[in-house]
Amino acid sequence: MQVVYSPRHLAHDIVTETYMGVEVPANEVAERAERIRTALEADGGFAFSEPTDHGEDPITAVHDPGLVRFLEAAWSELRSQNVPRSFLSADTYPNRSMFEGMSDEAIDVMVKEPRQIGGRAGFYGLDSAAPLVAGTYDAARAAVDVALTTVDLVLDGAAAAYGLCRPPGHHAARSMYGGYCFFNNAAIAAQAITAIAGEPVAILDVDFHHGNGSQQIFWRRGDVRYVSIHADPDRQYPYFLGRADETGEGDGRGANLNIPLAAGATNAGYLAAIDTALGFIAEGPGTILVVSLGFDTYGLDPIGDFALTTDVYHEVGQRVAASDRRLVILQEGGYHRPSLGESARAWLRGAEGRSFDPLPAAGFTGRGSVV
Ligand code: SP5
Ligand code: ZN
Repeated sequence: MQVVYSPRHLAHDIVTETYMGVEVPANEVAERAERIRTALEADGGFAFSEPTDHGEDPITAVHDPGLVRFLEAAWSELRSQNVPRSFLSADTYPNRSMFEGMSDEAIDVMVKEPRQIGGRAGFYGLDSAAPLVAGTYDAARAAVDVALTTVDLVLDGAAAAYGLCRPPGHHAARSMYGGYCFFNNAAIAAQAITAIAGEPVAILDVDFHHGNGSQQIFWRRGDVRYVSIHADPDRQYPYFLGRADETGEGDGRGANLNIPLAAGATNAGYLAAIDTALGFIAEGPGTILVVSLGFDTYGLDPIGDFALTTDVYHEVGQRVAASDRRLVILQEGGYHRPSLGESARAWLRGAEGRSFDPLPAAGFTGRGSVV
């Protein structure tokens, strides 16, 4: 399988994040992508290439230009405003209750992007746990180019291709970043497919978290189906979207499917959800499927609470490939660094119909039994 990778992700050099007001070791670190790259290189069955520059237009086809300008300038603003921080995190968010009783029209006039960088980050940010550093914008632009180059490979005839995107994307909405995501790589890819191929497309999101950004971007679109299997937002990020009764509006009515799962989800329970998701995709038109691929569903993931093992990723890859659509597979989350390479290798080999021989390394075999 062809893999698109760029070392430009290394510029998004994240060491710490904030969790509930306290600085903690970061989860979304450069080592993640390097682990996956190294494992796929060692496998020998993957052909690597670098992304090509696709410019800004495919980004603003999905995102507010104001978000792009904010992300581009945020680091230099932090510095020129003399805020002595090692990463940017917001000061104040426009919580919707601040405007209770005020009309949408009045709010549109009143709520403006402020000048102070902590306020600007609140205007465009979802949460305080998505650190932005000097190299973030360049890395996020490279991740978009990785996604769009992966689309090119599939439009040129590949049955499947994998984009090793970092930073990830599925929490980024049209006008908002967050959840370690800056530009929504999968949404930009899906939009590009509808524009270039002129056909409807579906997104299958198997990251542990609900892809609130992808759902928001295509909420009213009938030509982009979105289906996500994730932790119930009652207990997990992003908390305020991802419930089963969110099905889309307008032209998008019925084109959004959320499958929230309970803590401790097993391989068997997860595979049943995959079959439901693939059934939903099969009901819609299109020949290409974008996969938002996360491995934070793994049993040992530090921020997840499912109980999946590496061998289920091979099976999931096989079942997704059996959908008979060409696959644009884009990396999202997954934070248990020692297992990431094996999980990716298992999934992608499954998607190509190749067998998976696990390395004799330590791994997770079920909650309570680590060998
Ligand atoms: C792309 C992606 O996977 N983004 C995930 C963003 C999650 N942000 C919230 C992280 C909360 C960490 N909670 C730690 C709980 C430890 N028990
Ligand atoms: Zn995630």
